[in-house]
Amino acid sequence: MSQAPRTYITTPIYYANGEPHIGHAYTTLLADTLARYQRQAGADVLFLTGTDEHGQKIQEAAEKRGLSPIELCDEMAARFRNAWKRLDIGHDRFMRTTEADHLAVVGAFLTRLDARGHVYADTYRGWYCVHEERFWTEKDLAVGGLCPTCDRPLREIEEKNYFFRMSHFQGDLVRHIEEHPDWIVPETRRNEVLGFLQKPLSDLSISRPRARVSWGIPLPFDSNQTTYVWVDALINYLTASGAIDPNAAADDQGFDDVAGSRWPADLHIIGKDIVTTHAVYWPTLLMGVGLPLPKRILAHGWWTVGRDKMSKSLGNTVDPLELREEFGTDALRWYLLREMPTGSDASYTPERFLARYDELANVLGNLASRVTSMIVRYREGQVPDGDPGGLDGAIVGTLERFHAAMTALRVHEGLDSAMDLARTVNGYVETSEPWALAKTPSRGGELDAALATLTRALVVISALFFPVMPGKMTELAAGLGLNEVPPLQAAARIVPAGLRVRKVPPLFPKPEAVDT
Ligand code: ME8
Repeated sequence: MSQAPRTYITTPIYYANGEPHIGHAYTTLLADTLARYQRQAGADVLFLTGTDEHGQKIQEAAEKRGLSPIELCDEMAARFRNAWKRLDIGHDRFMRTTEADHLAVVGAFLTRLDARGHVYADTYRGWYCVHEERFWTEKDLAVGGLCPTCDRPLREIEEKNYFFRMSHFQGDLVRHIEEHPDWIVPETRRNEVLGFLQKPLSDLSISRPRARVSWGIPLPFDSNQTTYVWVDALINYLTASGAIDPNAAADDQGFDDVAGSRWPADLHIIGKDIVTTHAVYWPTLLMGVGLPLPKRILAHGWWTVGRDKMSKSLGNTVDPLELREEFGTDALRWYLLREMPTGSDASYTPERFLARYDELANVLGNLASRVTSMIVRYREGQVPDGDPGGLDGAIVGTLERFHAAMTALRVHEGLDSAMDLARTVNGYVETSEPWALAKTPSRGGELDAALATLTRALVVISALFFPVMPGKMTELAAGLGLNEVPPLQAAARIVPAGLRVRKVPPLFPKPEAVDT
């Protein structure tokens, strides 16, 4: 028996010091939608998300609240888990970087990096941004000596650090990117990385003195130093893959055969803010320990609120759970994924949200209610044995467009093609006029064909929209007399005749009547 294809999809692990907002929700929903799409196709998916719990930022946030770091992390990890549960996110593992297996894997990874001669100690002088958890050199600084990314004041630091010989891998990395044009998508981000790599790459500081940053994983070869939080965080992708045995003896580096693990990841989904860490630090670290690189990196765009950056200090962060309360989980999922062209930026406005909601209600919700109520009215709820092929061309064309878009990671285009099919099917209702056919007994055969065609189209629609709106599409499939939404590959082949249909109530009711 051939094995199901395996796919490993990750999101960033979010800092455990902020509330989940629509930016985090978007990344995680994008991963969930792609994971569901792959599962529908029969793949054995590992979908990883989690929280990034070490480092100075967490240490200081906990101090401010009078908590120990782990108390803060416990609270925030629970907050993220709860948000993802409410948004119907079906991750397979929620990684916390304070978990025992991760601590062991980071130790094994760094032991191996050191054993292969890629680590050395030196004095570090530079400017540190606690918010971004990264160093800047003098030439990087923004006007007034501020952080060039977040405009916050920096701290001047001089201390002993261990360094990874990242510079040694610059040529190999450039070659890899040039030989794999799809490794980083979209192309703008790929060009940005190649541009960055035109300058000589410096080595990477991978540790902090414990006296300054105590909340971190001790280095296996110097317990007075803690691992730089970005190195710790990136390794989470390996921990979940099973490529490194956390229970191996300390002197053995614990590297299992990668072939038996989920490594390499098929897709790292990230925001455009963390491209350098994922497309430069991470692959060179992997080259350092001799492990294969992730197969693909998708760096999506940025959500703004109106024209403003979303930030806690501006007090304009959009809470996904509030939107969910008002419009329901699936409407929020639809809005975020349909509104943002995958890879580009998008702006949240309540008006655009409502426009996307109306599209759902008027095109998709309306179609489901209309078709099911006609089958109930004209054929007592049983789909007649007519020719269901009336929309064959539209269905085949849509499936092609949908698969092509999803494979190219252009999720918004996939969703657009699904909505286009719903529009075409509404058009078919208008032109076939089942209500007119029902008045003329001699046209019963035509009515049977129209109703069978419409049912088949709705079954396909339920499968197309399922990855983005699993709850509503399960409701639709139940209304069509199916136990579950069929896999997309099988949906167009389901025989509609004989299905017991009941009238589907409005899937997207007026907001005040929404039941989440
Ligand atoms: O960077 N628009 O965590 P983080 C779109 N812990 N996406 C957004 C967004 C916005 N306005 N704001 C946040 C970290 N995101 C590290 C990651 S991974 C090994 C370690 C999303 O909590 C987007 O995916 O700052 C971005 O990359 C991520 O949240 C940053 O989350």
